[in-house]
Formats: sequence, C-alpha cells, structure tokens
Amino acid sequence: MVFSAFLAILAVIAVAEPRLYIRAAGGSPPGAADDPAQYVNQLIGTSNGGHVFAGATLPFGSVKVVADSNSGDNQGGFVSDGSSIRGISQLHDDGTGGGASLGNFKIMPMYCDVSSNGCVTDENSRLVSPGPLSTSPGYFSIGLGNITAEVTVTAHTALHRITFNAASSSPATLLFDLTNDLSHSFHNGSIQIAQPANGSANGTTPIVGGGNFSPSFGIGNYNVYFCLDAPSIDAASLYSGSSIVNDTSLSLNGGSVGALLQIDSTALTSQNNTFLTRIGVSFLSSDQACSYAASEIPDITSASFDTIKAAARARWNDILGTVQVDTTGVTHDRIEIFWSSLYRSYISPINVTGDNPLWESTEPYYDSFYCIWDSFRTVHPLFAITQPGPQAEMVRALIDVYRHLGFLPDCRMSLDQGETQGGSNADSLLADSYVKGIRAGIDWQTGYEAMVKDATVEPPNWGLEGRGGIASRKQLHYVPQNDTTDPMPVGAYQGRSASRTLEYSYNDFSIALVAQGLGHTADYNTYVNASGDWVNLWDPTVNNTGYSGFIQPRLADGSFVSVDPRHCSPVLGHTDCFLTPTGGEFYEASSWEYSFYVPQDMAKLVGLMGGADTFVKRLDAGWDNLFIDIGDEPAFLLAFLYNYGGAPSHTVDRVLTILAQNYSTAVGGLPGNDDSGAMGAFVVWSSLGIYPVAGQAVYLISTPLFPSITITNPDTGTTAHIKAVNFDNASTNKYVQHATLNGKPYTRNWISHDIFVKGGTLEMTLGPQPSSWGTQSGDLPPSVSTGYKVD
Ligand SMILES: *[C@@H]1O[C@H](CO)[C@@H](O)[C@H](O)[C@H]1NC(C)=O
Ligand SMILES: *[C@@H]1O[C@H](CO)[C@@H](O)[C@H](O)[C@H]1NC(C)=O
Ligand SMILES: *[C@@H]1O[C@H](CO)[C@@H](O)[C@H](O)[C@H]1NC(C)=O
Ligand SMILES: *[C@@H]1O[C@H](CO)[C@@H](O)[C@H](O)[C@H]1NC(C)=O
Ligand SMILES: *[C@@H]1O[C@H](CO)[C@@H](O)[C@H](O)[C@H]1NC(C)=O
Ligand SMILES: *[C@@H]1O[C@H](CO)[C@@H](O)[C@H](O)[C@H]1NC(C)=O
Ligand SMILES: *[C@@H]1O[C@H](CO)[C@@H](O)[C@H](O)[C@H]1NC(C)=O
Ligand SMILES: *[C@@H]1O[C@H](CO)[C@@H](O)[C@H](O)[C@H]1NC(C)=O
Ligand SMILES: *[C@@H]1O[C@H](CO)[C@@H](O)[C@H](O)[C@H]1NC(C)=O
Ligand SMILES: *[C@@H]1O[C@H](CO)[C@@H](O)[C@H](O)[C@H]1NC(C)=O
Ligand SMILES: *[C@@H]1O[C@H](CO)[C@@H](O)[C@H](O)[C@H]1NC(C)=O
Ligand SMILES: CC(=O)N[C@H]1CO[C@H](CO)[C@@H](O)[C@@H]1O
Repeated sequence: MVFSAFLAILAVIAVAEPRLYIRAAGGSPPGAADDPAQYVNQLIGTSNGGHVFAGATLPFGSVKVVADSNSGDNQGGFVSDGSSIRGISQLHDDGTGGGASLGNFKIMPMYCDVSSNGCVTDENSRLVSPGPLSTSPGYFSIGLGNITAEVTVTAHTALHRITFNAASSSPATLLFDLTNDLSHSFHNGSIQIAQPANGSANGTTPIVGGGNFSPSFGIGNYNVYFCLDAPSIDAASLYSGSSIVNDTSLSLNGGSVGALLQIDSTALTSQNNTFLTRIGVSFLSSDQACSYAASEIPDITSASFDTIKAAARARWNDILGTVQVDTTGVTHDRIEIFWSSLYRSYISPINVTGDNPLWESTEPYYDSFYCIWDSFRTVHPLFAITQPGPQAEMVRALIDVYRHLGFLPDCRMSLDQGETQGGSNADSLLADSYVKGIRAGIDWQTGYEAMVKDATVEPPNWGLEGRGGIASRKQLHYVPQNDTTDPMPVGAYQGRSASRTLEYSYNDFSIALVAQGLGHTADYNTYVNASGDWVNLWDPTVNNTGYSGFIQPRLADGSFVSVDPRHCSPVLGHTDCFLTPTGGEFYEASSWEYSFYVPQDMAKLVGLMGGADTFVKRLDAGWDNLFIDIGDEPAFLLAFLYNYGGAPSHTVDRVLTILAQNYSTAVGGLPGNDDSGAMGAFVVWSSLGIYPVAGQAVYLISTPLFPSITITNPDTGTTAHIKAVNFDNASTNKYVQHATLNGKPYTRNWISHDIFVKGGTLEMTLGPQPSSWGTQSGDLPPSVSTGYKVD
C-alpha cells in the first residue's frame, strides 16, 4: 500500500513484443486450462480500496484502457461502486494507493450536434451512469446509456469499437478530452487536427497532440502524446471550455480542451452502427504515437478489432500458461481467484523500452514500479520463476535508472520519481534475481555498485531515493528518532526510524548475498554484520498482551522511546502511520508486526522472543488480535513465518484462514490495495503452497491448493512440479505428513530455488492432523546466526 495524506507535492508505456514461451512438453497436469484467460475476473478488487485496474492491457503493456469512475477511489480508473463515468482513458496504473494515477486522453461517445454547439463537453456535466460491463484479458466493454463502448489493445495502442444503439435525432459524436486526467493535473499541451498523413490510415481524420501532467505519488511532471485516428468522420472541431473554436490547432497552459468528432451517419448505418477509433500513445512524441498506432494496428475496422482482441487474449494465455494447475476437485471460486491473481501480477511494471524521453540508452526501460516496497516481496520473486526474461529486463532498467539518475528507485510512476516508503528495497529486489541466477544481459557489477551506493551515500533527498540516517546509523548501528544529523528537505518526512532500521538491516543482508556471489568477501562480512543492526532496537522491557520484547524507536542518546506496540495496527491508530509529518516511527504497520521482520536471522529473533513455542503462540496472538494487518504488504511474510518456529502446520492454518476470510471473487474481494499486483502475487504463492523469502533463494512450504502444479521456466524449458498426495481441496487433508524432493525423503519445511533452475518434483503427502514433518531444528529455513546456507 502506498498512501500520502498530502496531495502529491508537487509516464508509463509497455511494449510487449511476441515472445515464445516453451510450454511443459507432455508434463501438463490433467485438468490444466488451455485457456486460463476464461477464469480471469478483472473486476475483483475494484471496490473496497483494491484500486485494481479492470480494463484492457497486454502483460506489462504501456496502454491500459478503462472507463474512469467519478469516485474518490478511482486510483485504477474504474470503480465498482456505481459512480458515473467521466470517459474512457488510455493510461492507468494498477492497485495503487497515493493519488489517482494517469487517466489521460479520455474519449466519450455521445449523441449531440457539433455544428449547433450542442455537445456537453464539461467533465461533470457529461457524466453517464455505468451500464453492463464485460471484461476479458485484453478487452473491456461498458454500456454508456444507449451506447456500448468496447476496447482492445496492443502495447502502445488502443482500438475502440463503439456501437451507437439508439435511433437518435442527434448525430453520433465522439468527444476526445485532452486535459482531464484522473487527478486533473494538466499543465500545458497542444492539440491539432491534422491532414490524413503522418502514418494514419486511409481516409481517417488524425488528431495529434500531447499534454504535460503530474505524477500521482511523486515529484516532477511528465509529457505524454497521442495520435487518434477515426475513419467515418464528417467533421472534426476543437473545443475550449464549452465552446467550439474555429481553429485546427491549439496550444494551451491549463483550461479544458479537446476535440469533437461528428460521425458520418451513412457510414455508421452501413457498419451496423459501429464506429472505430484508434489511439496510439507515446511518451516521446505524437509522431511516435502515430507510428506505434500504424504499425501495431494497421486496420481500423471491426474485423481488425476482433483480430487484435484475439491476439491480446492469446498473449495473456501464453504468459498465464507458464503455470499449469490441475483443477480436479478444486472449487470454481479458488480457480477464479488463482488465475485472476496471476493475471494481476503481470499488469505492472510497464515496458517502455524505446519510448523513454529521459535518456538515450540501449538498455530496456520499465516504469510503474509502484512501489518496490510492495512489489519486491511477491511480484518480482514470482517473475523470477515464471518470467525470468522480463524480470532480467526490469533489473536492467532499474540499474539504468541508477546509471542516469544516480540512485536505484524505490518507486517510479509516469517517468517520475516516487516517494520512498521504507528501506531501499530495490537492493532486495536485485538480490532476489541475483541469488536465483538471473543473469541475462545484466551488468551485475554496476548493479552491485548501485546497491552499495544505497548503503553508503546519502542522497540530497532520501524521501525520493536511497536511505536516510546513514551517518547516524554508522555510528549508532540504528537510525535514531529525530536524527539531527539528517534534516529532511521540506515536504518529506523524517520518521519511520524503527521500520527503516529493520528494512535497512535486511537490505544490507541482500547486499551481502550479492557481495558473496561476486566474490567481495570483505564486503560480505561488512554487510552481514550491518544486517544485525535491527537487534539494537529490541527493547526487552516492553510488554504487551502477554508478550515481552518489542522493536521500539530509539533516540541518539541510546534511550528507547515508548510506542504502544499495537499502534498502527487495525485496533489502534490504524491510519496514523502513513507518509505524513505525524506518521511516527513505524510505517504502515505496528511494532507488533514489525517485530517479526528479520528474514535474515529469524533464529535469533525466535530466541529473543523466548523460544519456538512462545514465538509460535506470539505470532498467532498477533494475527488473532489483528495486531498484524493482512491489508498491507509487511504482513504477507508473517503468514508463513511459523516455519522458522518449526510449526509449518500453523502456517497452513494461517494461510487458509486468511484466504477464506480476506479474499474472494467479489468486487470487494481484496483486503487492501492490490499495489501493482502485490496482493495478487501473494495469493498465487499461497495457492502454490510455497512462499518466497524475497531476496533469498528460499521458499517456505505451506500446503498446495491444487493437486498438481507445473511451472515451466520459459528460458530453460525445465519444469518444477509441486504435487499433493491425498489432496482434498485443503479441506481436511491439509497438513504435510511427509514429503519427497525428486523422489528422496525431504523433511525441511523449505526448499531452495534449485527446483526452478534444474527442474524437479516436490511431492507432499497430506493428512488431517499436524505431523512431525518439518518441525525439527534441522528442518528450519536458514538464518545468519545458525550459519546461513542455502543448498
Ligand atoms: C519490451 O519492449 C521492447 C521494445 O519493444 C521489446 O524488444 C522487448 O521484447 C519487450 N520485453 C518484453 C518482456 O516483452
Ligand atoms: C436511449 O435513446 C433514446 C432514443 O434516443 C432516448 O429516448 C433515451 O433517453 C436514451 N436512453 C439513455 C439511457 O440514454
Ligand atoms: C504531418 O507531416 C507534415 C509533413 O510531413 C508536417 O508538416 C505536419 O506538421 C505533420 N503533422 C503532424 C500533426 O504531425
Ligand atoms: C509543456 O511545457 C513545457 C515547458 O514549456 C515543455 O517543455 C513541454 O514540452 C510542454 N509539454 C507539452 C506536452 O506540450
Ligand atoms: C473560421 O476561420 C476561417 C479561416 O480563418 C474564416 O474564413 C472563417 O470565417 C472563420 N469562421 C468563423 C465562424 O469564425
Ligand atoms: C452487420 O451485421 C450483420 C448481421 O450480424 C453481419 O452479417 C454484417 O457482416 C455486419 N456488417 C458489418 C459491416 O459489420
Ligand atoms: C473445497 O473447499 C471449499 C472451501 O473450503 C468447499 O466449500 C468445497 O466444498 C470444497 N470442495 C470439494 C470438492 O471438496
Ligand atoms: C522529536 O522532535 C519533535 C519535533 O521537534 C518533537 O515534537 C518530539 O517530541 C521529538 N521526539 C522525541 C522522542 O524526542
Ligand atoms: C559488527 O562488527 C563490530 C566490530 O566491527 C562488532 O562490534 C559487532 O558486534 C558486529 N556486529 C554483528 C551483528 O556481528
Ligand atoms: C514484562 O514481563 C516480564 C515477564 O514476562 C517481567 O519480568 C517484566 O517485569 C515485565 N516488564 C514490565 C515493564 O512490566
Ligand atoms: C480479514 O478478515 C478478518 C476476519 O473477517 C477481519 O477481521 C479483518 O478485518 C480482515 N482484514 C482486512 C484487512 O480486511
Ligand atoms: C488517399 C490515400 O491516402 N490513399 C492511400 C491508401 O493506402 C494505400 C496503401 O497504403 C496507398 O497506396 C494510398 O495512397
């Protein structure tokens, strides 16, 4: 989740070129869906704060089209709350907190007479109630009164098909709105009715232009350009405010400007009342937008629409199909939740390679890392096993951001810098790929340099990149509250000292793992050592709800500051801990919750908490009392942490409880912001029966929700199988009794990444009672203090 109580102080594209995905040859489990797109429900998470993008996009596609609701919850565009529709816009982000993102270049079909100035252009006056919806991967359709608006997409281009159903005395008209993005951030821009040329199709009226807008959770601004083509136009006019203007081009600094296209009634009749318009989008120029449009969608016809729609679905099926599940005996809801969650994992970030105006580079460029604080935990580890090729491109893009802007980002959107939330978690994102052997084209020396810079060089504004409190931490081995050595620039916030200390410690462990791999032994020791800093905030004297010892903020003089360990949880001050001046020392979660966040050395933490039994009881108490909040990312890992206490059966119970209580197929079926697929990916992992300790080649075992799962590495063609014997839909037989890995008995409650590189089979035999499987000290996942080793 990201949330900013102030409105942001002050661009995105994806290319998805065809790519061959090797499918499991002969290894597909029975019942696997050939067309998993059929199970995707794009409306899950479109109310109740999920902020899910429900519209048409390709995987990692730049153009993301959906109808924009006139709702306070419209971060992702469409909201299932009955709000009226402002128009259908071409760009969006998925599932974010922060402000409403993008929503540029809306179109609105209507019946009105342009020549008599009879069209209502004002955004608030032209609102229409939402009619019937229809969605499928790469496709979105909505009724708008007597009009049906459909859209399908390629990477940078939208193709809209609009059916004017009514016999109306007023002509059919299309409004194009240049200036009203979702947050009304337009600054300046231009629009021009051009002659049919410049890459536009035969006989169309192209309209080109662009605007300058503000990002939704960051600083700066961005330019984005469009190229609209529409055959069957009688006349095109520009409007300004509520008046038609007698110009074919306008440049403006603010105001409300767009175009009105009067549709040729004869053509409309001859085409069964359908009208097509194509809109290319680019962050570089309108010429580039026209060029994307002409090359990606050469024909602006109804037949072309059907072809593009089918191609988009096929592409989704390709990317979804790297995971295959046997659905025998699994409820339809679970199947739908699984594929919908996997689908959402691939919406962001966006591939804007070749469309980046910020710098010239031969490296890939991706945007909408919104935010890495969310996505490093579940999304990028998922890519590491299902989409290592794209993941390698994303890592290269992040390293290129470092090359050109000086630091790895923590959050980016709309080609702008977003705000940092906790630590410098790009370090852990990179390490996750490194320890999983992702190398393709990645300059790891420079990647490592970027990580070390995060740890050693404080940027002028660590509210936007890097880390704060570096000098103090070097001296004190924690980030103190009210760090006087480290004043924040105006508009940024000093707090979060406790949660940042925990995250920086873990980020340092990530640096250590990469140092080790690259043979930098001295650095390895330095950073493993620094990864132990969290313990300096452990205050053993604090008691709460029967448990003692909590992470607490600390001043530079060494004294602890007392914070109720429940503060920032759903039961106490839940909304007090966002990026605000009074956000406090824990970010978006309580001390109760953060006190479990030591993925590098859980063994030491279990000891501090009084041993495995107390640890397990305490983790249960945290969940049962709602001191841990499944509505926000820091909680994800905690559902699986029981494995470190030798209690994998508690992990099974907790994960199943969370899925049953907090996830459903309903429009409100997510417990919080989807955050660029972070929640979706959490559900995917929970369903696979393994969960990544992000940044390590370690997966904690829970219980699979399918009898058989096959994951094909698209690069190597190797397959990893997860099999459940005695599977009964995780209703009674849910606990692992014994397991084998590649046919040999396996008692550890975790596996390494090896199975995804070499291929292999993890087979779990399930039963109705917790067993001794995975409970012995030798079965526990690795920790620094017990000699960290992954093999
Ligand atoms: C990203 O976009 C570039 C440029 O279009 C393309 O070459 C590359 O294959 C794309 N990457 C993926 C994963 O689709
Ligand atoms: C549908 O069209 C008819 C005929 O033009 C009109 O009377 C009616 O109000 C329209 N309904 C809506 C919901 O726009
Ligand atoms: C289209 O191309 C012509 C000549 O090539 C150029 O003069 C004109 O500015 C272009 N129009 C747009 C809208 O790019
Ligand atoms: C908006 O104005 C700025 C500053 O003059 C300019 O650099 C930018 O290109 C303009 N953007 C558009 C889309 O016209
Ligand atoms: C519109 O502009 C054209 C060319 O500049 C001019 O001939 C015409 O009279 C104008 N029409 C109106 C209504 O202002
Ligand atoms: C119009 O609809 C009819 C009947 O569904 C169909 O046969 C015909 O091909 C359609 N024409 C166009 C131009 O789509
Ligand atoms: C599967 O589990 C769900 C939820 O626990 C339950 O409602 C359903 O009846 C089960 N189906 C089968 C076939 O066991
Ligand atoms: C931190 O600084 C703020 C602002 O000066 C002050 O109100 C607060 O009491 C200080 N907190 C501690 C624990 O010293
Ligand atoms: C880190 O190294 C310092 C000495 O350089 C030592 O005092 C400290 O105990 C070490 N910390 C850990 C966690 O190993
Ligand atoms: C916290 O509880 C422990 C026993 O669990 C007790 O020894 C200690 O005095 C308590 N501390 C406070 C501050 O109440
Ligand atoms: C998860 O479900 C539990 C049980 O219904 C509920 O108390 C809790 O508020 C839910 N959490 C979120 C974040 O929705
Ligand atoms: C009028 C016009 O632009 N005609 C063009 C239509 O497209 C064909 C093929 O691209 C061209 O050859 C025509 O010149």
